[in-house]
Amino acid sequence: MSVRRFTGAKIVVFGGPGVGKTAFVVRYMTKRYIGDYDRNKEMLYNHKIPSPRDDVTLEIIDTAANDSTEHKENHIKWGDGFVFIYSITDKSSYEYAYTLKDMLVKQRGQEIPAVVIANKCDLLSVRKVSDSEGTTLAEQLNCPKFDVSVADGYSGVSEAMDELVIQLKREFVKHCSQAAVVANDKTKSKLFTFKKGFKKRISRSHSDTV
Ligand SMILES: Nc1nc2c(ncn2[C@@H]2O[C@H](COP(=O)(O)OP(=O)(O)OP(=O)(O)O)[C@@H](O)[C@H]2O)c(=O)[nH]1
Ligand SMILES: [Mg+2]
Repeated sequence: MSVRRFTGAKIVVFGGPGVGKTAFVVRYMTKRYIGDYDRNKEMLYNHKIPSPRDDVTLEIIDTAANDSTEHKENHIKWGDGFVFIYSITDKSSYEYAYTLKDMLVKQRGQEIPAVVIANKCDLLSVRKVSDSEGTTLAEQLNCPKFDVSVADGYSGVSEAMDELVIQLKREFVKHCSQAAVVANDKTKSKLFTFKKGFKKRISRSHSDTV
């Protein structure tokens, strides 16, 4: 029997304008922070995580905040896992993330792999979004929240992405075992039909001989 392995997943990075989506993705993939990126440009990246068994390839979409609703819905359909970023210095970016969370939950439910990123934590003196507001967003997505400063370091970014990959693996295993149960049920039902047919044939041939 062939064993299915987790070899990759699709990740969508959602967030309002200027919250640090591109900085986050670039930091995760290269460990570097450049500070100035093409604004409002959607990009698809492939990122390979080496592993002793099978390499895992993540496809990551860095979205543009001004996408149409239809485009966002397509991203929600496409993704296996989601990163919701807002900036703690920008209340409207929190509201933007909250609206996207509602869209995700409506389309895909609450049990989707996700993480919430409260970015720009190096700018605490100009905080506009409270810690508890961020926690509420994460609770509604049933996922953890990470307070990070993409500008200041790599560790918070990698911790958040590692957590998302763990959730994605868990989801993959869940799907595999559900598929195995369905396959097992189908085999059982085929066997049952076969046994029924076999019994009928035996009783028919028995009555033929009487
Ligand atoms: N102080 C601070 N600035 C940050 C941080 N992360 C990103 N920035 C800055 O915020 C600005 C926007 O960052 P981007 O990564 O381009 O944001 P974005 O969400 O991709 O923006 P759009 O693509 O235009 O929606 C840039 O000037 C970054 O340098 C952070 O953690 N702290
Ligand atoms: Mg960007």
